[in-house]
Amino acid sequence: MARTASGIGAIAPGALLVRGDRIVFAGAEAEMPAAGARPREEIDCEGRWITPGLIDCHTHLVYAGNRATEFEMRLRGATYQEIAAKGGGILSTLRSTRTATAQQLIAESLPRLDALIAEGVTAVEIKSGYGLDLATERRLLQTARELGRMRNIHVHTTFLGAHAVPPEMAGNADAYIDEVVRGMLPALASEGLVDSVDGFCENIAFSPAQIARVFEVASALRLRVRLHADQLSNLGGARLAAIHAALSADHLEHSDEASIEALARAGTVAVLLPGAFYFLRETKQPPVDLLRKHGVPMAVATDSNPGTSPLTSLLLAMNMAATQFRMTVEECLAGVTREAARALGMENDRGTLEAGKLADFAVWNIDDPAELVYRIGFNPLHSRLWRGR
Ligand code: DI6
Ligand code: FE
Repeated sequence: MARTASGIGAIAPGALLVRGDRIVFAGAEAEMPAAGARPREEIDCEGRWITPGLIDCHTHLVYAGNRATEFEMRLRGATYQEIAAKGGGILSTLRSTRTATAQQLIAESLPRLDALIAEGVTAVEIKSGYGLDLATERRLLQTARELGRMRNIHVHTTFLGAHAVPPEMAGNADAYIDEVVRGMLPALASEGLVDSVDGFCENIAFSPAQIARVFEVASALRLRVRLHADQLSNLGGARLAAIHAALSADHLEHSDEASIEALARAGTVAVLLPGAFYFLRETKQPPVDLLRKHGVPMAVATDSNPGTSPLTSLLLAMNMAATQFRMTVEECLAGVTREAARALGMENDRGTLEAGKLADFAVWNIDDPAELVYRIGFNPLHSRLWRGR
């Protein structure tokens, strides 16, 4: 196997020793500890490549309906912002989601989750944000947790109450933020439904001042934050994320160098979302060179959502990150493993193959890791282990 000395730390021939749900040894086959009990079960991967289980660290996977007709409108020339301003966009998904039962939400979302799982994904972040009232946001987060119980996958839930202003409060964004910070967020957090808190900082959504109010309450509740920042314009979203020591700042197409330096100082992960860039036919590239220059860790995710990224393939997101954003193979691989784990605050348990971490692996029918990035629409997964199972 090639590239034993590459940046991804490949080891060939390698061996992994698992006890319960944890890795106890990861390294060269020749250095496998001989002491102790012989393994109860030995699996010969026949020279296949093993990577950490993939992690999709930014999705809006749970919603009802779809926006194919809005896609057609955009093909005829309407812009995403124009459709949103006319009550379409996020609000059209909100209408179908509010009327969906928990069972319908599961029935529609499970195939999306299964598509990710089929590609070796072992942990996924799922945001709320298509309910925008307490009862529906709760149902979305409960559905996300339920999906995690139904499949062998770890689900990280994110409360995205500050996604859009709901129709019943149109023109009254500040009053809606009052509801988010006084009602929804404290209630859902106390019910144990929230692992982190997100917002959409954009002209068509919320201002930095409004997002800051959400982040202050999140911090008071000891919840980490993340932000949809600088996707369509530069409102200073990345800078705001850095001030609040966000786990991640996501999109970043319009971020300037000062914001990126702030992200570096804060240890915030940049999550790049090439599916949305592709689907909206954006031309403003995220500043990958600046992120590299300042040492900001870069993750790659699907942003799976009905409006801007109806994508349920993390492998395709890797290919898009390389093709569109000129990310290297090593960066794409780290972006869906090590850095994605960091973006979810789970780097102690996941994201690399190391003793002490959870035994989440993907086994691939490939000759070189570059194949995971290079192919388009082909899935070379051989098998997948989640917590040693
Ligand atoms: N993530 C989002 O939350 C928005 N864009 C993005 O990349 C809007 C999603 C939507 O239109 O439903
Ligand atoms: Fe998103």
